[in-house]
Amino acid sequence: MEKVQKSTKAARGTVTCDNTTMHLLKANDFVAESIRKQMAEQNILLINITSSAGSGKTTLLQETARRIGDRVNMKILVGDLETERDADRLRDAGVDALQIVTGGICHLEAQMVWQAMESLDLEGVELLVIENVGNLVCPASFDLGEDYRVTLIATTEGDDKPKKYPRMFLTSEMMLVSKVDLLEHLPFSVEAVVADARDVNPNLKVIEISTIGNIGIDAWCDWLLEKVQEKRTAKQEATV
Ligand SMILES: Nc1nc2c(ncn2[C@@H]2O[C@H](COP(=O)(O)OP(=O)(O)OP(=O)(O)O)[C@@H](O)[C@H]2O)c(=O)[nH]1
Ligand SMILES: [Mg+2]
Repeated sequence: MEKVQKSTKAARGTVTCDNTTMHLLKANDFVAESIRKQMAEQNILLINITSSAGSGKTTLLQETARRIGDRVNMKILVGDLETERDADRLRDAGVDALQIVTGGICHLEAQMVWQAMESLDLEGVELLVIENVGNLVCPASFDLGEDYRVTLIATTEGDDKPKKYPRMFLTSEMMLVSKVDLLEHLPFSVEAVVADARDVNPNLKVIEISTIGNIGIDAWCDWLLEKVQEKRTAKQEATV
């Protein structure tokens, strides 16, 4: 059997690996397109929230549900390797949430979302949020059919992440710099992280947030409401 070349390029003592998962991603993208089509037919805004583990995704979604839950019909799908904990937290915040337990897989795939959608009543739903598995690497490669990908980068993670994990920032529309209440205690430059992220993706929108400190949450909710409104308008226009 021909030996497979695993690496092609050496740069400063490191190796770069070939992408050996291309066929898997093609299958994923096929299902993602089906999700996108169904969401478009039902005028549902689909948001994919990604970040490293513990950057504050669930905390933000709990607060989001408390703030806009009475104005927007929203549901949440949340992925984790084990446990129902995040879904429990979200349900405590008053939002209908369904946990996808991946059983060790480090990201959500479109097929998992598609299956979970069968257990969700999407009638009348305007906003479906997916909280992805906490991981800045693998979820970047899996399109879930979302309208927007939103990535949190917490001040506790260090400001070098956009250049180290560029694909996530390249494929996102929005970066939320989270836990800014801790800035005074940490060697973290918001200016540097934004500059690096925009170097990777010049179109990236940025909001600085602290869910615990109530910073930027209004701006985040306003952005979400604006996107929901766009879907409502599209729905009205389609029925005229
Ligand atoms: N200081 C501070 N801590 C926060 C903030 N938001 C969340 N946290 C804390 O960060 C920790 C992780 O928050 P989660 O919301 O569970 O993070 P997550 O991204 O959902 O975590 P995974 O689902 O495990 O990836 C918890 O202890 C939160 O209380 C914030 O704005 N400021
Ligand atoms: Mg979480």
